[in-house]
Amino acid sequence: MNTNNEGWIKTTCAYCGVGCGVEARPMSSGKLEVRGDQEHPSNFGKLCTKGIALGDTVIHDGRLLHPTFRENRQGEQTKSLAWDDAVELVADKFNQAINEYGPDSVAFYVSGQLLTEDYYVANKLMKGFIGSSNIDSNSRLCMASSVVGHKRAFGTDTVPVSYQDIEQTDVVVIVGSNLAWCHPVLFQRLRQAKQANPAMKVVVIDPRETETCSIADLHLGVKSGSDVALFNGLLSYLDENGHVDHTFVSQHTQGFDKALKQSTLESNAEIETGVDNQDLIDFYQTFAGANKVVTIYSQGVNQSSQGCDKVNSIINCHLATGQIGNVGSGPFSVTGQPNAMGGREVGALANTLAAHMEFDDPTQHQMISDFWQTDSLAKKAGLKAIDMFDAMKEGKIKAVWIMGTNPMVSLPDSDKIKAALETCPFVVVSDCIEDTETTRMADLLLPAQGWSEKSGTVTNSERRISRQRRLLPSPGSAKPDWWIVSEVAKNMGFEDSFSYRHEGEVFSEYAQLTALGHEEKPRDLNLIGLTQLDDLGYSRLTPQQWPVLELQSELVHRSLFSDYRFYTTSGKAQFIAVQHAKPLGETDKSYPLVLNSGRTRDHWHTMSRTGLSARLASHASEPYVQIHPITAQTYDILDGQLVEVTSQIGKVIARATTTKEVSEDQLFMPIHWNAVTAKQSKPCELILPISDGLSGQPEFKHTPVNISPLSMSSSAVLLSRVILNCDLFEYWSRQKIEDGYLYRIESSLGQKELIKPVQTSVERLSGEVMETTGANFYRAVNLFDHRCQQIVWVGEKIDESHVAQLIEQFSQTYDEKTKFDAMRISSEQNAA
Ligand SMILES: Nc1nc2c(c(=O)[nH]1)N[C@H]1C(S)=C(S)[C@@H](COP(=O)(O)OP(=O)(O)OC[C@H]3O[C@@H](n4cnc5c(=O)[nH]c(N)nc54)[C@H](O)[C@@H]3O)O[C@H]1N2
Ligand SMILES: Nc1nc2c(c(=O)[nH]1)N[C@H]1C(S)=C(S)[C@@H](COP(=O)(O)OP(=O)(O)OC[C@H]3O[C@@H](n4cnc5c(=O)[nH]c(N)nc54)[C@H](O)[C@@H]3O)O[C@H]1N2
Ligand code: SF4
Ligand SMILES: [Mo]
Repeated sequence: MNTNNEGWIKTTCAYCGVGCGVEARPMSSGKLEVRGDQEHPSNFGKLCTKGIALGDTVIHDGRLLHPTFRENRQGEQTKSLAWDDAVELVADKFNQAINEYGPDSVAFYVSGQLLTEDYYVANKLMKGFIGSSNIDSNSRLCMASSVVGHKRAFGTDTVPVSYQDIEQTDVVVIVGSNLAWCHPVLFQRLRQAKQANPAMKVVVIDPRETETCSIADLHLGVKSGSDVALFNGLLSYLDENGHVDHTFVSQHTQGFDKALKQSTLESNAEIETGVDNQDLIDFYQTFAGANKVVTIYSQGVNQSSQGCDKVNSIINCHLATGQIGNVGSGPFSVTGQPNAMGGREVGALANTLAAHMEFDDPTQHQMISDFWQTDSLAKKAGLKAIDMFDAMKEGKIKAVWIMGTNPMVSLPDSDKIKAALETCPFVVVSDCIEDTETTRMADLLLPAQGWSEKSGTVTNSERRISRQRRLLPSPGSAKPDWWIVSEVAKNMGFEDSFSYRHEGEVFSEYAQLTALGHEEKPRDLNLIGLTQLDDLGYSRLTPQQWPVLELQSELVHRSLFSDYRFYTTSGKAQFIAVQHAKPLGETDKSYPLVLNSGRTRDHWHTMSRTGLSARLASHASEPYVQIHPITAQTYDILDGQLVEVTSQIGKVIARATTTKEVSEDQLFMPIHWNAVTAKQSKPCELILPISDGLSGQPEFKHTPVNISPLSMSSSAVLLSRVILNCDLFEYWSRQKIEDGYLYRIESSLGQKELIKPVQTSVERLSGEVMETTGANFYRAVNLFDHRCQQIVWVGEKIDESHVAQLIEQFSQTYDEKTKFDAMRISSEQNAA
């Protein structure tokens, strides 16, 4: 363990792809102190709100403690299993399916939140020994279009840029990325660099005016899905105005003429993007005139039916100007999850082999077969996420194992995903949390260790490998994912290939694999410098940026392609001719608005972790939909009112937030709330399963929808130390508060009629109760052990300042003298 004398242990943040170094110190109270690691080259001591609150999330609330078999999927009869029995059951069910229906009848759906070691063994088992490539990752929803774009342009999935490049550049173009909220520490570094160098220009390209625009010199509020038109327009502009670096283009690239021709054929960028001509010219001039440009891009680019083409339209402009391979320049696809990059390295996408090797290269195929000593290595690509669930729905997948992801919430068309899981005869889910929408669908639940308990490595957006270290014991019998997979593999009959004693052995094997075959055909990914690590070396490993040709004891910031040699057959980078097309999924009379979906600052995905922190929950406490004030007026919607959003395939409820941040034809919804934390509020209920034809990445940013106000007559607020079941209400949402939960409820029943169901849902009241009931209101407070155990309020309309008072009251302790006052105050509040 890397411990200094004060007991601080170095590890890496659990959240985004910035990959910040964290120092953590377990305290005798069981709590965890957390601070930024000053020595970590990704953040130099900085942390964002989520990183700072990591200590709040290591509590054991809601944890899945033991392997659990569910006799039926309603979960009424569950039985805890010993690990031996659980892994044997998985092995038997998978073997049965394989024997009867062949290797392609089973599948793994994994996650960029697994560690590299977990990811490596899961991929090795599926592709190497089961002999199928039906392993895909939630990175399909996140990075797949960038992977295709990189491979088309560079011959490999290479992210050439380092964080330092954005500090040393003249112009930063941020496309489809809300960096301020989604990669906050990188955003802080950029903001500081701009403060230090006021000549630096920042351009933000996003249909929404996000927090990221706070540092922008120029914001282009492009029409949804029009990025290819914008960048094709830039390519033409560069050519017409003499800004193409023809020496670079002729010496180091191919395909320029074709790409240029295609972009000049392009219809008018001004019309397609909806951006005013002067702003377009400003942007084009800024890009063209800069000595150094970095283009940062994320899900507004990737998650699109044209995702790959968007990526290549950006890369084309960098190639045309030679803005690549030099300090302060390059296209920079930032990764979302902590180990999205690691998953791409180990090959956990259905269409690649391990260590950046490919199916279509027989030498590489043989090399991996020899290295793993297997003759079963899969020969062709497997099913990508959406196709995998389609096959499941058609009954073709007989057993699936989902690890570290929540597809019921995060894949498009939730009803279809549900039907697929219902059809699949055997569903295993490994998770840290007992109750998620996906664990509700499982036959077998396997308890995984979470951040702070598990140990291994992750790779961040700038290809830097950092250690996550064990800080705390894990609850119940939770185990590391690599261990669980290896035990199943051994039970399936592959003992010799999966007998790892600890995660360091897995890493060492993976590093050796990356080092093979570079003489025959060089690859970007090479960890040869880490192949000699012994146990102590692994436990002390400092951040290493790949390629790692020798162990880096000094800080390395390496931009790739500095020799302008690429990994294509010709060694030259490829322009890709791309053409703007309207996003699939057109708006019409019934669905006239476009739904965009994404993230809020303080929540992470399906909230299984950030949902445990009261601090984080206070930033955005309810599911919401952003709507432009003019659109709100058109649809008779008031700010703060509940609304129903519908699409061709579903409907959701959320609270309207009127804001000019969105354009008049768009709505925006966060992705975080789901059936565990609110009633019917996840955007994936609405999102059509349309994806990019090459990458298979879904279109999450462009769904035709309609919106209407919901008129509710009564409301309730419940504060409780325990989780309540509020499903009988038309609308409810849950917010974590200190030592408890707060529920907001709305109903079309009259206030009086709402009282009864509210009383039913808080049945668990025990302690000293004081109630006040009026014609139209109900108040109750329950005191036990000097604290309010539950507070219940029913009235006409929720008033947020009153909610704040209730939270305050809930947090206080009462002695015999103040007790009565507390009860009285609470029950009288707003009882008018
Ligand atoms: N707070 C927080 N941070 C996170 C996460 C989280 O859950 N919470 N998740 C992490 C993960 S896994 C990921 S993948 C990243 C995602 O990070 P981002 O990609 O930055 O986040 P999103 O909010 O999904 O989408 C980014 C922006 O794309 C814009 N957009 C939509 N359509 C278009 C379009 O057609 N063109 C352009 N140019 N822009 C468009 C949206 O308006 C949105 O502002 O965040 C990571 N960081
Ligand atoms: N509408 C819409 N949908 C989207 C997106 C969008 O922008 N819009 N974005 C997409 C993107 S980019 C992403 S990355 C996905 C994310 O979507 P998901 O991957 O479904 O979301 P998470 O909540 O991160 O799910 C991770 C699960 O793994 C568990 N877990 C955490 N650590 C571990 C571990 O070490 N081992 C195991 N076994 N389990 C663990 C957590 O408890 C949690 O239940 O959502 C995608 N879906
Ligand atoms: S920027 Fe990302 S990695 Fe860094 S502290 Fe915040 S969430 Fe964690
Ligand atoms: Mo992601």
